[in-house]
Amino acid sequence: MVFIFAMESEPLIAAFRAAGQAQVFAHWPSLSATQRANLLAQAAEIDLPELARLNAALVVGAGTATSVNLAGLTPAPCIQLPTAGGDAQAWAQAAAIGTAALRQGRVAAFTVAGGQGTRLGYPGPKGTFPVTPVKQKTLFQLFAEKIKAAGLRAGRPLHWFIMTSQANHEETEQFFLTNKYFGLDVSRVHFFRQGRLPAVDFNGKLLLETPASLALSPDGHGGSLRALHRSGALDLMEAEGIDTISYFQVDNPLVRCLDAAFIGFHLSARAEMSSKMVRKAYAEEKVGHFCQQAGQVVVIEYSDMPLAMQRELEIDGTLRFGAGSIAIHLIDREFARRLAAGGPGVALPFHRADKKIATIDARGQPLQLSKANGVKFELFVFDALPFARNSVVIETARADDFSPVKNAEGLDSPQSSRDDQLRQYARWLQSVGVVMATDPTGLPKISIEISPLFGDDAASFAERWRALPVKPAIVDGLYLA
Ligand code: UD2
Repeated sequence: MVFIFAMESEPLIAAFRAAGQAQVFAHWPSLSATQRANLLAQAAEIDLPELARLNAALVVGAGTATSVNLAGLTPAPCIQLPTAGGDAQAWAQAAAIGTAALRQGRVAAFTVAGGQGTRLGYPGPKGTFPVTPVKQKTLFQLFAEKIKAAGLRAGRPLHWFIMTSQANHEETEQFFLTNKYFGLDVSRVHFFRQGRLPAVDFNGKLLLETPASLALSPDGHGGSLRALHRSGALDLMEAEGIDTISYFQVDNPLVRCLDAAFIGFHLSARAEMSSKMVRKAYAEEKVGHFCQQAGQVVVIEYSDMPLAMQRELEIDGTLRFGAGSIAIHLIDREFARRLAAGGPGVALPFHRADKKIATIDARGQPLQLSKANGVKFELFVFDALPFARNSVVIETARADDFSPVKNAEGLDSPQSSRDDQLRQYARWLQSVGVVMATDPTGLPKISIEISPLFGDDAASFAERWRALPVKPAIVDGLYLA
């Protein structure tokens, strides 16, 4: 083995030297055979021509930031909720079409769970974070139960694809194993890793994390398209008759994992990628904006849209760019395949993020960092939208679809998300005539929880509730399962 690596190391090291990246092998003489093998394997993962293009475009070239084209942006057209003036009959029709597609097994759930959860300060995979008010169910358990409920309604178990990262893959799989897949059919839960990209310093030089390893990080949720392809997930979907991928993020306990009306609108429009939007709660809310540009739907991230634009108002006083992206999409399987294959004119753009990147000094000792020391590159899934032959944006009620857990405290925290779950349960109970004391925001005074297997939306909850021969007392700690 060592001999083979020694033979193969030379051309690779020479290629790095020629690319101005000789520092990657600075500690080579002092590395053991295993360490050399590790470093070579990582180096072989690096696409040097791609790195040169990224450096030129985003790090050392003329433009040193992601250049987002803001020319000619107008708000994207959206299908409004019936409660906001939309056509109730069209929604009912869409729900029927989506329900039929679910019954035919054409739709799979897909969670992107490769992020590092840095803001939450939780060390494990984010999906293993407990979120529900009474039972402290984890995000993964909650999604598993929602997907199980959708499968029961569809009359067949549905497939669930989960994208992990190099850092959390094993722990995620182990978590499902330990918890017996939360009652799901094991053959329908599929894990695969997303890809990695190298980090560079502000001169475009690859950073080492240790003398024998590169600083590598996940390639962003946009990497999910290539990972779906590379892992064989798209082929498996094809073999199973799945043509539509229901994409959502791991951080959102309220998400409707498989929403029939959304699926129906997407399929009826023969869209290749569709999205859900909520009205932004306030101008500076940290979500992307659905816009239209040259006839295509695009998402402009909050950090890329000037504040003045985010604050622009319509005549009626509402935000002009008020359609916020909550990262819920439907993706056509063959569209994902086309984008994953890349090729001229169909590649997702890379974004630059300046970060503190764990690295070493010339003596191989860890550097103490007080500020960003380098650049990571990321792909964003919503950058696929302009490549879609057709794209639908539908409105959704925030209270029933979006309350993410991102920060340890305050906005988008475990507490705010738990409160939003409680408000949803209280609304469902009130809708069937139960009297519940709440504060003016709808937050009940007691803690309750409704399992998705009892009901996962107002309608399924009401149906099950009405069928109960004896109604339970509404007391603190009530759990309906
Ligand atoms: C994202 C959107 C934002 C809005 C918001 C809603 C971006 C850039 N912004 O903001 O517009 O829709 O979500 O909550 O996406 N992930 C991976 N691999 C990666 C990186 C992320 O799987 O390499 C997953 C991560 O596990 C999580 C999701 O993608 O489920 C969101 O990632 P984030 O926390 O970086 O996105 P955020 O909150 O900045």
